[in-house]
Amino acid sequence: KTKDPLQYEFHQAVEEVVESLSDFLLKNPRYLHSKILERMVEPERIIQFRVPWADDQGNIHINRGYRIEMNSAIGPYKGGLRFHPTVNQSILKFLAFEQVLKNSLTSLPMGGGKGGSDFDPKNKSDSEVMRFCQSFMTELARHIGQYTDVPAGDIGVGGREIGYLFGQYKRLRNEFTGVLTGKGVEWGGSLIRPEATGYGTVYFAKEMLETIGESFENKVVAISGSGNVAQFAAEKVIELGGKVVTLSDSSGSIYDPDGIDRKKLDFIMELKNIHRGRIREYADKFGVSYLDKQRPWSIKCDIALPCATENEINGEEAKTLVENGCIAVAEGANMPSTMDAVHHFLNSKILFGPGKAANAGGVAVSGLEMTQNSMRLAWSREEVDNKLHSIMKNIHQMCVKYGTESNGFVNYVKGANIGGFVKVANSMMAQGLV
Ligand code: AKG
Repeated sequence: KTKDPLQYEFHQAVEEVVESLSDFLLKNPRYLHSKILERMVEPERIIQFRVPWADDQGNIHINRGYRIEMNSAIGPYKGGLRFHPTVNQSILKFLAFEQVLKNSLTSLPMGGGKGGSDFDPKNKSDSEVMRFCQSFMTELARHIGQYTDVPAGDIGVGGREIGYLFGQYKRLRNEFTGVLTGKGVEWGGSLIRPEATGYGTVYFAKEMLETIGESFENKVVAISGSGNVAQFAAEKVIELGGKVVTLSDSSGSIYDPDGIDRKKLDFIMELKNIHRGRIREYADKFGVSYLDKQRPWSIKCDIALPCATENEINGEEAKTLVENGCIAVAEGANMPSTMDAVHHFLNSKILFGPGKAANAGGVAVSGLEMTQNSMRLAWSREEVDNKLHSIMKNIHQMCVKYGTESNGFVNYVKGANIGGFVKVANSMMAQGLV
């Protein structure tokens, strides 16, 4: 805090981890003596660079590009790129720090990193986005590689952007390698990668529900967001017999008490992915309520899946959810619950799956994409989905192993933090003073 006093999001992410690791560290003083945690919060490297680009009218814009190479103890840096006006070092350091523990939980050999830019892809033409991506990659290319650092997408970076970034990397390096994940399936991408974060979140929630003899069948589910994660979380919930009643974007939420069925979800996918429209149009089309500038947490639900962005459930909203009978929260986004909200969920003893465990399916399938690229072959949809499912079950088991308290309550926050920490910490100790 004294080194970077204004990095609130980063402090929040670290504080949550320190809080749940403290007992474990006291019982395992070798980690304290080696100052593992102090080393882990200091990025191995931060790259910051200028990204100049010209819009369709020929006006010149300057954005800032970043890559936080946080930890490479168990594999090459791995994690997404975010293009959003709110991007700064604090946000990326929190995401990179979470990513290190999350990637460790997947059991795949991936270190942690995160990057991006304060560029806003909203209302930009395809050619403007392409020129920006080419300029961004012109600098980033010298820092990454299949054995060094393998970026992917995050908010504002989807298939289109990964395509432009990959194309530019290939021109600069004259090599076709798995340097990025989330690629198109025709040019090295993995089946199920687009679905993986959303599906994985629901698989994780399903495991949590089973511990109390529950399932998604006939449950009312509130989901926030309407991007890739939210869409595929909704798809899987519908498949498992749940009723999805909300979705949202940065302008507001829709509430459909009858439930979003397959056909309505197809409308949302087309609206968001092809027309890049607003969720409000769903309310107009199907004649349901639109909660202007509101998040969906006032709506009564059994299960909540925050799939939008960080700090989108505050303490008050957590209270409302629990009072309304919510029994489980699984985070599809990274750190969507504030510290107050996390404390409220844990104190209320409801099932609470933190992002680094619940949304690890996305990066897990990225890891599987890297494996397929290295082997120069492609697995079937079913094969990847089965692997994803078993990885999510494994992560759940790890949380139960490290997070079960003396009264039997599973503290998934503690479980995920300790489970993710141990492998990275042991690897750092084995590799000397790194
Ligand atoms: C995340 O898990 O938040 C990511 O950014 C994953 C990106 C990846 O697939 O590497």
